[in-house]
Amino acid sequence: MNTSTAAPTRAGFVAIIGSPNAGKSTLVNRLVGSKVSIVTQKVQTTRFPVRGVCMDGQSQIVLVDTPGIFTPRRRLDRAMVRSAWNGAEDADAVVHLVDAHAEIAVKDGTAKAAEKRCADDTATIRAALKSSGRKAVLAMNKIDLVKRDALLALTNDLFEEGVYTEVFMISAHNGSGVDDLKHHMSSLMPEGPWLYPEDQTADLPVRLLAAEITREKVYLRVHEELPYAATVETTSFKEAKAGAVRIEQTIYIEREGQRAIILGKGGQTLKWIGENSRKDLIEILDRPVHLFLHVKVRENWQEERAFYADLGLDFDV
Ligand SMILES: Nc1nc2c(ncn2[C@@H]2O[C@H](COP(=O)(O)OP(=O)(O)OP(=O)(O)O)[C@@H](O)[C@H]2O)c(=O)[nH]1
Ligand SMILES: [Mg+2]
Repeated sequence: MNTSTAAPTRAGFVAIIGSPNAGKSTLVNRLVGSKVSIVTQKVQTTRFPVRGVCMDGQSQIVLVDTPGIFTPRRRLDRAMVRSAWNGAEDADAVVHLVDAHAEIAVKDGTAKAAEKRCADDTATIRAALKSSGRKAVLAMNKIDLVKRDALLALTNDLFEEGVYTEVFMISAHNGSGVDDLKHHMSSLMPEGPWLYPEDQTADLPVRLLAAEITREKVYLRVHEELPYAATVETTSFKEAKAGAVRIEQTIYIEREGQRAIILGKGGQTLKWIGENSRKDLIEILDRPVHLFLHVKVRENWQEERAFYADLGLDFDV
């Protein structure tokens, strides 16, 4: 019997790189079809590479969502930038995701400071790709927010640099163009057995994923007041009655004065964070969740080696 006509299985890694806020985590979640990486309106949300698994026919695409690449200042920034590039180096294919809306605003002269920084980062990434000789797929994101003419002009400019093999126009937000990008990614995957079981979507340890979900809520709620000062750790994850899980987490802040911000008036802010995190966790874990949040001061968490090791980041960069 000849079985050679069956399509071979393929599997590999695709790194998604791009400036902070380009929409990398949104794209990964959309491709995977569930939330594996947290998303906020704040830049530098993703702190360490998060893997999401997406199937396309006989191909398994392991997406590596990387921290936004930017000009590093703090130790945490440097570690994040390094891990983003490592993710790209180890991958079978690289997708450079560009926030088309921000880039066009820069060209028009209507950009805010954050959008200008974002365009600088795009240039840095392009230059780094060029000097490394590494080819990437260009994906123009947020096309739901831009005019077609401006988008085409911008894409032409970027493409001319010669570092991209292909270009896709997408909206990670509403899904437009994302399937075409997915099919292209799957054609780039090497032949071989799948790396994860077919029904697995994430490989983040569940305690870490749970902590990330709460960190997302902290960011969403207090991002103006607490820029990057908070981090979340799951301290206990235990089976409870009736198939439920009991999760205890600590939100670490850097100064006692920040406690009032996290708690909010009459504890309202912390309550909101807890309620919304629990709602997501119930959906993701598909079981009842009892969530207990504590707030503690840990002045120097950004300088603690253990914190980096837990996230797979390199402390000494
Ligand atoms: N309108 C629109 N907004 C989008 C799109 N994709 C992402 N966003 C929004 O852009 C913001 C940033 O999205 P993220 O997915 O967190 O971006 P990121 O690239 O992972 O950011 P970092 O982790 O900080 O590097 C969020 O507010 C998203 O909702 C899109 O296609 N259209
Ligand atoms: Mg992200």
